[in-house]
Amino acid sequence: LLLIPPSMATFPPLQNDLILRAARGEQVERPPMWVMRQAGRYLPEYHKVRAGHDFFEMCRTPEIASTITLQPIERYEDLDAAIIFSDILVIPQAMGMVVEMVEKKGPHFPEPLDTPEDVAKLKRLGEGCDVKKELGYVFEALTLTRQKLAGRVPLLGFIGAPWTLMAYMIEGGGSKTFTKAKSWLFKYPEDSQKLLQDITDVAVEFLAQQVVAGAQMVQVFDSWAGELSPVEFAEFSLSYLRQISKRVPERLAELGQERVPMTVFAKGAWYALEALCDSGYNVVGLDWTHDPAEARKIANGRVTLQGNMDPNVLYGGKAAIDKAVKRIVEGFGGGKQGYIVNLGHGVTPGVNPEDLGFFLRKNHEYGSA
Ligand code: 1CP
Repeated sequence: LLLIPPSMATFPPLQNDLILRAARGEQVERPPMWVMRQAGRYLPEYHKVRAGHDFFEMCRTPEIASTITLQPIERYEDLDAAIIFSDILVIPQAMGMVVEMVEKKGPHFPEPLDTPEDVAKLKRLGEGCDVKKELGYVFEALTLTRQKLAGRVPLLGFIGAPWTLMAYMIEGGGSKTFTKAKSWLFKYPEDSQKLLQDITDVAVEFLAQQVVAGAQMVQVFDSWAGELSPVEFAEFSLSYLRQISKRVPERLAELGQERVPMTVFAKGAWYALEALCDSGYNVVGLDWTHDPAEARKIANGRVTLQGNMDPNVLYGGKAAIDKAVKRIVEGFGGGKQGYIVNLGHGVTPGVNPEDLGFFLRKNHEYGSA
């Protein structure tokens, strides 16, 4: 396949627009489905490609990233969207930080942010951080993947939310307590806001350029939202999530692009569902701590809801999966309006791919009934 510059590519017509219609709140024949981390470590075909490659090298190689993105689409005919193979930590890299992916451990920053003085060393949008240059490989991967998809299903782009990225940049990796990142919020509130704003500026441009390159819907992952109290969430996360939902469509208009549906997934922030339904996103992702019917009552038709089976149900066998899927689809009102099937968080490495296939088939069945 020829690599066409992302901004000049044209794409084959879309044959399955179920997820785009559901995101816009339209009545659909059955709920669309995809799962977070659908391209990843539970798939043997992923490990085949992964062997002999560094994780970020795979992200930076459009041919490999597009191959991995397509793996679940080729395996499961029930999937209604592909999500580009990349990572949320490409933004800190574009801002000048070194991030490594350590086998079996996860991301590692050899030099995390220690004090507010370190923020000044970061490259900011237009001041050392040229998004089209630093993240050009993501745009090329999106364009190539969109061509390889040939209109089968829409292609999703994504970013990490400012708070979640700030947490990684200060902790230097995952954490159980987030003591360092959270202490910044209390010790250096103004510097924290400045850092969050710098990340947001890069995130807005990055997300808009993903759409230019071929993303047909986008998701913002605030994986560590649940670490914050409602007060800190409002101040240090939600305000930036709102900026993103407002500024991305504005930037797309400047770039002469149509807007695309936007999803926010603030894991653990169940207390903020009401506010998230009013934060400018079309879709709100839910983790498994929500009761579907309760969440639907709160959303009250304002947004489409996405989720929310505990990924660990996939370890419970077919009867457990069947029971959970039936209950969840019923909870979301049958799924023909305002609902996108997903898990409450990413599919985990130990899941049997056949059990995920069973989950999708059951959703297809109950969602079509
Ligand atoms: O199908 C897909 O979803 C593929 C693309 C994808 C996405 C959307 C990957 C590939 N990562 C992500 C997002 C991502 N990355 C998030 C947000 C979603 C979530 O909450 O899970 C987060 C928090 C990360 C950071 C990250 N990257 C972690 C988590 C570590 C921690 O602190 O708990 C890990 C383990 C990674 C590596 C990674 N990213 C993606 C894959 C397939 C892998 C595994 C890498 C490997 O092969 O070793």
